[in-house]
Amino acid sequence: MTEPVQTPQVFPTRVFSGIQPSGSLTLGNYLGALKRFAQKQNEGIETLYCVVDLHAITVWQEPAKLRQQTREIAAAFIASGIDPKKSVLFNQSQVSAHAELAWVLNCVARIGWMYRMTQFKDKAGANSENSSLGLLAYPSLMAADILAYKTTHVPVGEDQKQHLELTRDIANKFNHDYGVKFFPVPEPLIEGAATRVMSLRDGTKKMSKSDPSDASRINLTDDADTIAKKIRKAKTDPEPLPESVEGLDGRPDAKNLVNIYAALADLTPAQVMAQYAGAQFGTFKPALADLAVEKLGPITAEMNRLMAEPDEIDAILGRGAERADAIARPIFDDVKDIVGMIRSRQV
Ligand code: AQP
Repeated sequence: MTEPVQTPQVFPTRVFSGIQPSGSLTLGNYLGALKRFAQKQNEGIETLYCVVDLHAITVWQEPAKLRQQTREIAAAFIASGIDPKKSVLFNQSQVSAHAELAWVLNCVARIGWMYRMTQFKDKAGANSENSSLGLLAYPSLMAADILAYKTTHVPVGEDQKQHLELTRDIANKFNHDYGVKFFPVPEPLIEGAATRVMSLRDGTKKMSKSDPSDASRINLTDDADTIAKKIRKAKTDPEPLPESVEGLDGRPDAKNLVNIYAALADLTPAQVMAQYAGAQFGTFKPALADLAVEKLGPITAEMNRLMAEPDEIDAILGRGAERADAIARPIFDDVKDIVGMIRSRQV
């Protein structure tokens, strides 16, 4: 019999994060996630990035569209600077440890924890009894994504903070229930000026790929004219930009555009204010549009080039899945030992 595994309390730094193929990516996904994923990779840390297709089907997805969107997200990762030789880039459903570990963690997590998640409440809406069971269990699968690799750090946008806290609770409860120090308790990395990019139509609402209004977001697939038009029409107030960042308090639409400018230009909001204090939106919006086109144009062009080669994308994802599986499989075998399952053996 194999004894439960005790691992050291200090875990090597490992970054994991994912994006759902539930629609075209937005500027929010780029600034809050993709751009920062590439920065982590370039810091020389071990990085794993995943297109989380199992998450996407918690709400209905057309099968052919899901496959197309999975390739599109993979293309967006690469076009944003993820190098599949440096990072492990793959899609979730090709690595079965995610679903297997999710089941074990479903039995560790409590139903009440799931009902408290604001994303579940938002997505399930008034008729929550009719939402999929997967939508309720979504955070437990997310915990499995992260813990399957003994991830220590998870770069995400602000909206995922609550799910990350739940992952920490699940890791702690697993360790406590089984009397082991097996899973690290992962740290969220929520950094920079664009941890919560807001809708262009309502500065109090998150920019989201599933918002019914296309004018609310900039898609990574938008061309230069569309980007410029959406920024020109973005909701603002009649006041000029203030002298300081504090002057943006109570002006969510203006604050959002300043934060977007800062994140795209790699400046702080204070540096943007120093440049544009007193400027009217008639001056600031065209400058923001030029900057957005300059930064996003090359990404869109590279995505389009890659999307013309779906076999190349599938091959990259296949190689990534093999590498991911090589890390996750022995960890899941240890989980089986800890839980009391008999691990499969070659006969
Ligand atoms: N508006 C945003 N600002 C900053 N970061 C954001 N992220 C999403 N929207 C913003 C970050 O992008 C990563 C991937 O998100 P996801 O696709 O897994 O799901 P999500 O967070 O639910 O994003 P969406 O766009 O709102 O998708 P739908 O509409 O499908 O639910 C995460 O790190 C997220 O924080």
